[in-house]
Amino acid sequence: MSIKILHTSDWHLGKQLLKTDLHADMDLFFDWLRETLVSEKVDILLMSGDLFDQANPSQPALTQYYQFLKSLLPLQCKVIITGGNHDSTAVLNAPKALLSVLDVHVIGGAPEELSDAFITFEKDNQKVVVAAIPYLRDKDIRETIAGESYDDKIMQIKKGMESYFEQVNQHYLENHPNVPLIIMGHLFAQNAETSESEREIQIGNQAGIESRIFGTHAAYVALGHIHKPQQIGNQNTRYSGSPIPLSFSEREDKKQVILIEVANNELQIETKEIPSFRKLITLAGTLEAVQKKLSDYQSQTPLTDLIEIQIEEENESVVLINALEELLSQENHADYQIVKGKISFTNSLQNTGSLLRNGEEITDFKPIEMFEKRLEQDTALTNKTELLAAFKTLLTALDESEN
Ligand SMILES: [Mn+2]
Repeated sequence: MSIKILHTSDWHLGKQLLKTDLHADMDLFFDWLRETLVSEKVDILLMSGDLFDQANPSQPALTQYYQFLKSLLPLQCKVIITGGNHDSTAVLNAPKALLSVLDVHVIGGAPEELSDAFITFEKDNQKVVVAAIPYLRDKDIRETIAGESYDDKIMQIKKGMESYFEQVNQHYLENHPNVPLIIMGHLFAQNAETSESEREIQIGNQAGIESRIFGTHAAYVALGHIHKPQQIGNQNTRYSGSPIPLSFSEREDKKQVILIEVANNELQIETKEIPSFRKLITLAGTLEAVQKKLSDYQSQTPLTDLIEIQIEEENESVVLINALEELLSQENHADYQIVKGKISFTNSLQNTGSLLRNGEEITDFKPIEMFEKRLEQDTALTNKTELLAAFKTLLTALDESEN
């Protein structure tokens, strides 16, 4: 008989991507996760930090969390949740005592007693022990010294982390020897590949820690914080990554959960890809090319896809800039929503400097004359007469307001 464990992290409940609420995405993930827990007969669910996106989660985010936990009750699956750098220890720990009765174990922040972070599980003749280590805050790992340098701080954080995990290993050896050990952690490991949505952790991620600090006893290290799934050091130290993309830089990620099976003290690891509920797409090219791609666009996912557009044109033109504005302000399409856009020109009109010939000074010209020069330069404009008239109206209005 074996024990099955599922590792996930970085749910970021309550997260908004630009202005899009990702509540529906997480509802679909939770449905999929629950089905996976059933079909894979998972005994323990590990969530390695960043449960909520905000230290003070919104009420819908809290409701979503508790509804999901409630829906797991018939499964008889042990749940272990640790706090991440986005989470408030107090918020996570508030319902701790009640949740533990339901076999949901919450370690919101570094516990007073290290033994409180150790959770054991036994089924048939197989045992595992989980060291549920949350995000370690400065106060948990070092003493702040007034006037210390930046480099000293980084060194102290690294040392503090190392000695914390040494104690974890020590506690394990003294209390649970020979039981397969799973360590959870929420931290930035050196050389991990980041995206745009992880908030900086411990002074600009400079204190990236080496995977050797987890020691040699852990059968598996279940990490959180980095949103792109990846393994660190050896194949038994992994970031599961976030279950859904939380920024456009994650649009190519294959989101996943990790299944760990322990049988006869041997370990097997398998990744399971999470279906995409909403695509994040970047469309780039000339205005015409982007418009064509938009009109051909068909969504393959249950939720409205989010599109960022990057228009690249040769010559700077107000017409093109206006066209982008129009795309950005258009009504939501059934298949997609444009949430972000930018335009760049190979030959951009620098500034007024390029409107002046050698020896000419801007003070030699009246505002209306500068405007006429500017119109002359933009060959793509077709409504110069109207623009000139509008500019004159503006000038008149300014003159009047100054009196
Ligand atoms: Mn995170």
